[in-house]
Amino acid sequence: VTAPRYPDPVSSVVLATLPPFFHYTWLGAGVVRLAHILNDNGVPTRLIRPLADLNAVPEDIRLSSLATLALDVPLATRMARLAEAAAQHPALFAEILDRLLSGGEGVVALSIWRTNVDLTLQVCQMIRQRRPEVRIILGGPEAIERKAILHGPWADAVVSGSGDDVIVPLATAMLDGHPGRGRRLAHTWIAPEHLDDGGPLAKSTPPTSPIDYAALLPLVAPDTQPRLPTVLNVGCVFRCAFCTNQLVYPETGWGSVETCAEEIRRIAHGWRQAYPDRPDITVELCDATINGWPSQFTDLCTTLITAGTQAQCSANWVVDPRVTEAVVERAAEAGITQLFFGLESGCDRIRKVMKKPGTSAQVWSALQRADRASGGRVHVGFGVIVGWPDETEAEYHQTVSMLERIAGLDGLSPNANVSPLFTTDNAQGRAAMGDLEGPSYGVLWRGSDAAGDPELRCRRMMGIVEHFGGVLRVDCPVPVEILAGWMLPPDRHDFLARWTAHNILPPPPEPSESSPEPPLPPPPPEPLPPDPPIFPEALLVRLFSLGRQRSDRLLVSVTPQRGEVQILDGAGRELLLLLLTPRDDARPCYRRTANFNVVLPGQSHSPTILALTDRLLDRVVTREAAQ
Ligand code: B12
Ligand code: SF4
Repeated sequence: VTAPRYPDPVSSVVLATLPPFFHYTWLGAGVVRLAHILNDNGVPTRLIRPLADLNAVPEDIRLSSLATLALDVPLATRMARLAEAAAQHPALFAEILDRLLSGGEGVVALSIWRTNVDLTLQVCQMIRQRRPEVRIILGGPEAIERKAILHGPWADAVVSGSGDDVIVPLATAMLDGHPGRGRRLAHTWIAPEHLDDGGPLAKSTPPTSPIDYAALLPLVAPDTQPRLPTVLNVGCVFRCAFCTNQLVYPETGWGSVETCAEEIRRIAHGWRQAYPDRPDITVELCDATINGWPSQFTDLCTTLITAGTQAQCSANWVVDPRVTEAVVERAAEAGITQLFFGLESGCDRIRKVMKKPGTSAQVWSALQRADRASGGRVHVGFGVIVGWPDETEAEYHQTVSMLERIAGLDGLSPNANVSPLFTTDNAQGRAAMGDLEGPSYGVLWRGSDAAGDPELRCRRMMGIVEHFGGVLRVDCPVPVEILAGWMLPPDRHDFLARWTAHNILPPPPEPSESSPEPPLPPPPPEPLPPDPPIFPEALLVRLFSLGRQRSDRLLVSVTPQRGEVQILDGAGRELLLLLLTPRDDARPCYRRTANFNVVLPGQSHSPTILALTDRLLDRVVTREAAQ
């Protein structure tokens, strides 16, 4: 067997954040910063885009990542799912591996988040098989929050803290063939087989210049909404009880306004020069709160305005008395116009327990000032958490009534992100949540207080989605119908499918007045003799019927000759096509039932459609079992 040949390394380290991604700014400020530090300290480093088409991640992987985000799924189960996914989608994993390994670097360093941890560990194992000599370093928010369970054979090192001071000595020790020396570094786990030989460790000096973003522009150029991250301050000055920020970033690291403004300028100007025909790029300021230190925020805006940067920026901010009309006007002039804040609750008692800055009256006044100053230039999104363990129905309604007022602030084009309370043992104010039972991570916890039942919390979330439908844009961290499928008991799933069809499915497009008459259809071809049916029609109708032949919104149509089941909306448009073949456990498919292998042809489908498909197939499985 000839060893595979690799080109001479183009650099020493390859750094990446792997999919799935649920947001743009997929690249992550952490890896951009670490690549800068490595390059500045003489360790040539390549940042990569892990897939040409970031949306090519199949739905089963995306769904399993959402389950990891919202539920307390054991690591072994998650890894088994990803191993199966790797077998089913070899092209996806081959592309990620090729992009990571094609440069021939000796160290692969990966940033892990709750959403990509499972796929990243699977990729690490595949790197081990393909290039066992390559050293693997893991770091990032999830490596900090759940360090112990990530210490395993898939990595040579796991960094459970900031990578700033660690990455240079660690990568250098690995490239020099002495990974064990990393044992002497702070918050760094080294695989047991690597022993410390006591030799010297390289030192890291902080970078002296702003990040060179020109090299990063091509990475995001294929995106429909290109965004690049930068960060002014790492960490957060607040201590909201449900958040894990302080664990991930124990101290606030204050950055330089001049450096940050220069980085924003480089991104915006570099983009306009390199891609003059494309719409503007957005710079994401990845600070927890960009106005945590109010005078520093004023300085940043002033510097951007004075330099005439004209960049389009998004940022998280805190909304309380510090938000004045002058502040909003300056932010708008500086281009920081997409702002997100954590409202969380409209009830002052709950806000106080959560340690949110400001009262609800102060937040409301600040938003009114922002609305007046915005002149339609500033867009504000905000997060809402329903179901704090002892949140009463009346307190929940205080939040709803606050949202009703915010919905009218047209100058801010507001949108909400509503979430049932996610718990984690690592929350910095976990004690304030009281004694809870059930899974300690995610949305399924139980308690004896007013909001202790996941079903009730789910209804509060669905209540907001339904109440504001068509009035205020409301999203959820995991699509509402998927989250509700996990939070409601199984005997409510039929209801959920109907609720979803009614509340979530996109409305049929309005017929355009100017649209030309559709061309006449060609004459029908001579009829061919019908194909023999793959499955008896009666069987398909019995198993796939929706209960009623036609519900308000959905219709199922079967074509037994081709083994096809179509799901149509009320207007007869196809929402989804299922292709059925006789069950064969050796062939890959979307799902298997007792009789069928079910394949979803075509590109990826929306989570809503997939949730409906799963409900339908759950019912088929039950009906098959009953036969
Ligand atoms: C800005 C931000 C975002 C932005 C930009 C994200 C991005 N891709 O950069 C957006 C809005 C898109 C976002 C989305 C999400 N976010 Co967010 N986000 C933040 C925030 C506010 C700042 C993150 C940041 O850039 N910090 C500055 C950079 C420099 O830090 P960093 O990336 O963590 O990197 C440092 C270390 O982690 C480490 N490191 C990082 N990577 C690596 C790799 C190696 C090899 C090494 C050695 C070290 C290392 O070293 C870096 C410093 O040197 C934090 C909370 C906070 N208060 O700071 C939450 C936070 C990171 N987000 C969080 C979450 C949960 C999410 C989402 C999953 C939310 C969701 N419901 O979908 C998504 C997933 C994003 C994705 N990767 O697809 C959690 C992370 C929890 C976890 N265990 O994963 C945090 C901590 C908030 C919280 N407390 O819940 N987020
Ligand atoms: S929720 Fe936001 S403001 Fe509150 S501590 Fe976490 S990062 Fe800071």
